[in-house]
Amino acid sequence: MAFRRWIRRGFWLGTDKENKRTGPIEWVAPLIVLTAFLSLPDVSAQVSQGPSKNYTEEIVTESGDTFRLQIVTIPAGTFKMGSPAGEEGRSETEGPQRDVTLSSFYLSATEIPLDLFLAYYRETMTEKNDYLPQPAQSDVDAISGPTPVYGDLQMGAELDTPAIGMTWHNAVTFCKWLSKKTGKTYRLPTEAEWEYACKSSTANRYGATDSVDALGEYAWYIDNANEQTSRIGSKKPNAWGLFDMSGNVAEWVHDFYSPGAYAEAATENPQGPAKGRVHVARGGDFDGFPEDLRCSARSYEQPDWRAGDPQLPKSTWWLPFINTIGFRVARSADPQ
Ligand SMILES: [Ca+2]
Repeated sequence: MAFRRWIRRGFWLGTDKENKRTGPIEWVAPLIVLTAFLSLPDVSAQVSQGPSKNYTEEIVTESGDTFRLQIVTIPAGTFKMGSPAGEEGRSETEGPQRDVTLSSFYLSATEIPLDLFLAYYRETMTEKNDYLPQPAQSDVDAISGPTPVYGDLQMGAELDTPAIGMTWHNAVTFCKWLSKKTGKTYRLPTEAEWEYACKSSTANRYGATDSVDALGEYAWYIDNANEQTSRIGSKKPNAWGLFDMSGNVAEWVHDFYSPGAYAEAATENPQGPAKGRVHVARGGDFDGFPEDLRCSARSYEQPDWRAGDPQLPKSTWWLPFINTIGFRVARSADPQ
């Protein structure tokens, strides 16, 4: 624990403060949501299109187990990405704050749970070491999944807590597996989509609330988490029905990290830099301080995240002992 804390305080934070159907639902739901947005006291986003339909994704494993994942429709709209100059705990990399416009998309209401990730691991794991040539696959559609994990994948956590310790590559491969299982194209949210969903049409630092005193109602973090992950969805959701956007585990997003990304990025559906060395992780984790849990706070993979992996070269799939990183899944709402 102390080792991880040392990593976080010394490096992580120190280097970067820095289903279609027709019917009334299609027009009633947007009206209800738009009304809800207009009634919010502190609206900073311009929402041009309300959510149309939330749904439950069912995933049936090869062994016959069924998992359910709640999916929320996120409305198209324009919001202020980044933090204002005076925000406490802000990094320069969170600016310049700018208007960003996003198309509607879907986002899982929760972080991906450990039991679902274990099901993916069991179905796709490859009994080879990373550095050995992989055999040609007879099934071209097969997902070539993770190599065996070093150590304990669960790290002592319960099955209803978030999946942990995977590399960005592993999270992306999970999305491919989920897509194949469901026939829908799932992916990681972009950094802009993640922040937009966290802010949920508010100007609150933590999205769900602007109050540090109320943060514990919505988030697992250093003051209440007892240095471990907690059951997903066990705190209150934000205004858009999303749980644990702040805290519990930090969440991989699609984008490569660049400290100056905002000055150069597109303002409509930005995808982040075309190239990069590491990826962005958002929302802070159970070991984070309130400033780390702000919707605008940016963090990214540190070399030390792989320090617990004794293999050379390091695994492309696992971050052994790093139980502070997980992810949730997104899906484009427009015709695919
Ligand atoms: Ca989280």
